[in-house]
Amino acid sequence: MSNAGCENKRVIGLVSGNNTGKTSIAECFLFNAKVTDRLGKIETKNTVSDFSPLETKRGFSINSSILNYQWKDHQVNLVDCPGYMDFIGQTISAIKIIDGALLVIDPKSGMQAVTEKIIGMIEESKRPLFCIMNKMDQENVDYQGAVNNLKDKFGLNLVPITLPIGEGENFSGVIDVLQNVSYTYKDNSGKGTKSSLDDAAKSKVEDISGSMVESIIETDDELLDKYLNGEEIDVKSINNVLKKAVLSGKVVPVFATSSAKNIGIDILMDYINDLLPSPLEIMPLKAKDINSEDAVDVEPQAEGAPLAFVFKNMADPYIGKLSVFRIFSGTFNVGGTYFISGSKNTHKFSNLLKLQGKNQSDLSSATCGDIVAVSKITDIYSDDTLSSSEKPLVLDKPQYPDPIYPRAVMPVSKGDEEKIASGLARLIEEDPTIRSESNLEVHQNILWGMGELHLAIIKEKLKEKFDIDIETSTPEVAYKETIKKEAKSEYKYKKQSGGRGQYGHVFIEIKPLPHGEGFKFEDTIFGGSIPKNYIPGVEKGVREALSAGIMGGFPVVDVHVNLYDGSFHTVDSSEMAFKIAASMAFKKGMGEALPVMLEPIMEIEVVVPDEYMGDIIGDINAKRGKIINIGTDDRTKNQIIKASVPQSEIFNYAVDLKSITQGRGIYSQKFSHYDEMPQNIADAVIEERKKKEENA
Ligand SMILES: Nc1nc2c(ncn2[C@@H]2O[C@H](COP(=O)(O)OP(=O)(O)OP(=O)(O)O)[C@@H](O)[C@H]2O)c(=O)[nH]1
Ligand SMILES: [Mg+2]
Repeated sequence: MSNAGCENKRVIGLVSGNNTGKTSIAECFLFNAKVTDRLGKIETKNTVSDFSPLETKRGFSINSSILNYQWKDHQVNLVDCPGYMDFIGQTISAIKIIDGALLVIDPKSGMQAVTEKIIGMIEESKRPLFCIMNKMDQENVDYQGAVNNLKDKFGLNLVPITLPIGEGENFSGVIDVLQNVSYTYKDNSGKGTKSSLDDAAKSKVEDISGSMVESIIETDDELLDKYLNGEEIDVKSINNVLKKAVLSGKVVPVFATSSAKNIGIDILMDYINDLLPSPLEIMPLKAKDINSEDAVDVEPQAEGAPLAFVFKNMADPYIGKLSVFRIFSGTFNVGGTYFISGSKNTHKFSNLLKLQGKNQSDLSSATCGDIVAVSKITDIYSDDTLSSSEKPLVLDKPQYPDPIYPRAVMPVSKGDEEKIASGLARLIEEDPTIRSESNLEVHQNILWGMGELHLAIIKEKLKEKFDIDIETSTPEVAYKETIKKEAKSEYKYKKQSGGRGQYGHVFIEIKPLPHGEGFKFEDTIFGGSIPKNYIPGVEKGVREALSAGIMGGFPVVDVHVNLYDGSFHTVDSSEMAFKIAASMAFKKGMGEALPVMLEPIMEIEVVVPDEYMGDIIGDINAKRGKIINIGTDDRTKNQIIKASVPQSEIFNYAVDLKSITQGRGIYSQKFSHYDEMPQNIADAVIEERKKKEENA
């Protein structure tokens, strides 16, 4: 297959925080391109993009969806990403495979933390960016103000290509500043009527278009020289330079739209065709040859070796597992055999499916710039690279944030444990920001997600897809106990009434060890006061006592036990008798060694706009946290607060942070160390533990 046709393909993604109108814009694209004959609306639940029952029930996107349309002579593949921070994993996967990002902003609502994060990811991935100021039909929208805000905050060279005509209810069209024409819209048909500019519009445009042309010309030295020498610059040269500038990220074109009224979207579709790269124009891909480990630059070519990236897996109720991949180079054919980077297996692909929301259609082959799925290949996972077995390659995997919101999971019906484990395994395949672990310390299964909403959705998905009911609760904290001073202890275990008796007698010395050193056992018996064969019994006895400390029955850590003396009986002594004696001696000794309770401390990093600093620090203090340091993000000027906080206080931090900052804060956490608990809090934990044991 030649490259013919590839230059007219586009692979784009709609990204940003929630509720900005991404799905509504996608529906306008499909409607304008005549894929649908009725404009899909969130409220009427007839969208192609948000198609899962959970999405239509909730009224927002949960999964990224794959759509495509033909606009003029271009074939556009589109990923509509969900906006809530809880689903950020899907945007991260999508950014890996798109050639241009459409960042959708609601100019009336402030910049969401998630949008800031997405802008950072797009800049890092060097994808060309369009900015869409949507919902321009709302009252009191300040288009230029919103553009300036974004410019100031991120230093992006935002260049408005279209300007709004009319405000609020009266938003009726857009001026195309590049072409000096206006488009007005009468109904939701999406077709703008083109007219030349009237005098009022002309004067409005003159100022802006001058500075716009300058911002474009500045990106090209040759053109800039001509301009500075007073030479006439034709529109064609500006357009050529503009495309180059967009591809290199030097210019971010801005568009005014209303997806509710389908205004300005057809012009946006034209510019997607004109200014975003074809799959042949993207930067060479950095791959690694799996056999030689050599770095390889791949220039996309339909006739080249096959190379594709799997960015999504879905459990389809009818067809089973669907693995969705973007082809970067080469051609994939039904019946062809391909190499999978993760499992290192090769598989024959028995189908290739083109996706349009929930609908699939069969293809016989697919090439550069296509997004397709293959069904039922169990060992294809997300972030795998597909290539040929003659030239097996692997592309870098994106980095996902660690999930931050843990919940203990219990089955509603006893015996469902296995069903839950396999259901969760399927959901984890679909979503890299879910983690499940079995915590042996607290004997609970812990499910980690990105926030309350994420966990609620996982619960609903388990019900909807696999008919599994689960209950979730705050996880137990893995408290521990230790000692703070040295103590000596002696215990004689002796039962000698009729028949063979029991005799074990030990002297031990216990000492605190530095945090994290666990347990050390030493035997300094001299002169055989306890025979060697009983010493393992002593160590076992101490270990048993360590498994449940004397304060609240929590494991004891960071102690050194030295067995230094004892006595034995030639007939009655046994390993068992020494085990019991050692266990009792340890418990007795621990009571004298200033025992304390320990709790896990997490290190958190919180990123918030400056205005929330006071509230965040106050909240961290109220949670018994300690600020480690405070810094500023150079680019966004957000504050970065590092603190250590007891784990028991921050199981719900994802929720608390959201309410303190109206969703504008983000955070990550990692385990730091164990620390001594304040007495009053330790007492309350011990009391609760006692009650629980009594009830059990
Ligand atoms: N006024 C106004 N409302 C809009 C416009 N576009 C969408 N909406 C409404 O805004 C809400 C969110 O629209 P969506 O298209 O679901 O937004 P989204 O960005 O896909 O949201 P997430 O999927 O959660 O990220 C819906 O109630 C839409 O009807 C618009 O142009 N103007
Ligand atoms: Mg959406």
